[in-house]
Amino acid sequence: MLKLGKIETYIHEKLEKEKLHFVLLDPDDVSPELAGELARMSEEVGVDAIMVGGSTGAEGEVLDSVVRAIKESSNLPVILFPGSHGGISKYADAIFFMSLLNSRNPFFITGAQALGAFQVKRYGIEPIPMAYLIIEPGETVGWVGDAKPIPRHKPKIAAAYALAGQYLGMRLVYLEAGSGAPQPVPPEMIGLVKHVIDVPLIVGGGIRTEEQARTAVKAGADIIVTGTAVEKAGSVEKARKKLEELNRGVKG
Ligand code: 1GP
Repeated sequence: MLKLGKIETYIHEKLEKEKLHFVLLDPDDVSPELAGELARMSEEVGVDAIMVGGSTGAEGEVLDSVVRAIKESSNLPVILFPGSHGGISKYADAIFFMSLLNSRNPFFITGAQALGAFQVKRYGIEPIPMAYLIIEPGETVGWVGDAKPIPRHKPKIAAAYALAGQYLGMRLVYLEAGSGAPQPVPPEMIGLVKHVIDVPLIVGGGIRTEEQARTAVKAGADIIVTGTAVEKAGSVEKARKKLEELNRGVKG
């Protein structure tokens, strides 16, 4: 029997009690100081983990300094959300070891993973295998990841990919509309995917209100990811309000 790592166990134990809210910070968009502040507030508000990553520029020293600032300011787990093998930092607790299953480019399905695997092992970062699916419009990650975005009105395609991911051994499925998407993943799609798979379902991209977070949870999402709404709130006070609002939407 496979023994799950510390962070994956934390996720599963928490999911037995409630739905989870992860906040995504992109080192290309936030300074280490702001990242630390947002992480501290996230912990106070009841967020469950911080994800760190992005499609452009979230690498090297920029990435390391953001991860370190978050670790210094909060006790929340830091999970890497890499755009490629460049998105690895030895200061993180875990990494979503993800495959962009609906990419047209094998680099994003297995190539970057092979290039990063030894580094993950060397640093002792906990890998959590995840099926990553880009839903229309897909935004920057869809373009960079050379995805064939799943049409919003075709939930069955998303469900087929999600189930394939589970059968390939992935222990999480992530439906991604893309950071800053005008609309989140449709509830009908979330519902069908949840109905079909047995592993936890993560949903993100374009969730900026309490109501949108609640709708995604009601439709079947286990973990909600929010990024832009918090990062671009405009001030630290507004970011706190936004975090509280979104967290209410997730936790009820
Ligand atoms: C992007 O799903 C995440 O990868 C979060 O999206 O920035 O739109 O909240 P937002």
